[in-house]
Amino acid sequence: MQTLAIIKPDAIASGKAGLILAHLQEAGFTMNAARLVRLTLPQAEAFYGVHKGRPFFAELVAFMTSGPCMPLALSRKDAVPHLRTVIGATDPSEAAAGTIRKLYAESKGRNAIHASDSDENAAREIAFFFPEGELAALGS
Ligand code: IDP
Ligand code: MG
Repeated sequence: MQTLAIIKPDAIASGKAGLILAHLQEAGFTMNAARLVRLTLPQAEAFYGVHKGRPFFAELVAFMTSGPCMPLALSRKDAVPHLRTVIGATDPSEAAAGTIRKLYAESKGRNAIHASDSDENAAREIAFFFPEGELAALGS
């Protein structure tokens, strides 16, 4: 089972990507694909389309286009729910001790990492960043 994580621009800019990757691997995730990309505004709006109309949407897409981010296709048993547990609550002040957001996030908006919230969205989000051929080339 696979899920999509994105190490967000705040964590790339503050040099935490390596620590977050190590955290994910220690949590049992295998990397199937990784990229370092700077999203355009239309790409960020499309990726977060489900949040269009929410009060934080403009802030979210501005943040996600502010610098490079690192999408990762990750696999392990129960990948989607397990990754949600490992990253912690959206707002780091509410995140459990030892979670990635508790350790590395700055705020509810600048919160270090994205994780898919369902198997259906994981499939959509992985396809968004990793065209079928790239994943197939990695044998996943
Ligand atoms: P999630 O990332 O924990 O799944 P969502 O509710 O899906 O949280 O929101 C997507 C992203 O939008 C969050 O990770 C965060 O970056 C941003 N966001 C959500 N709520 C707020 C808010 O109230 N203020 C600012 N940014 C927010
Ligand atoms: Mg979400």
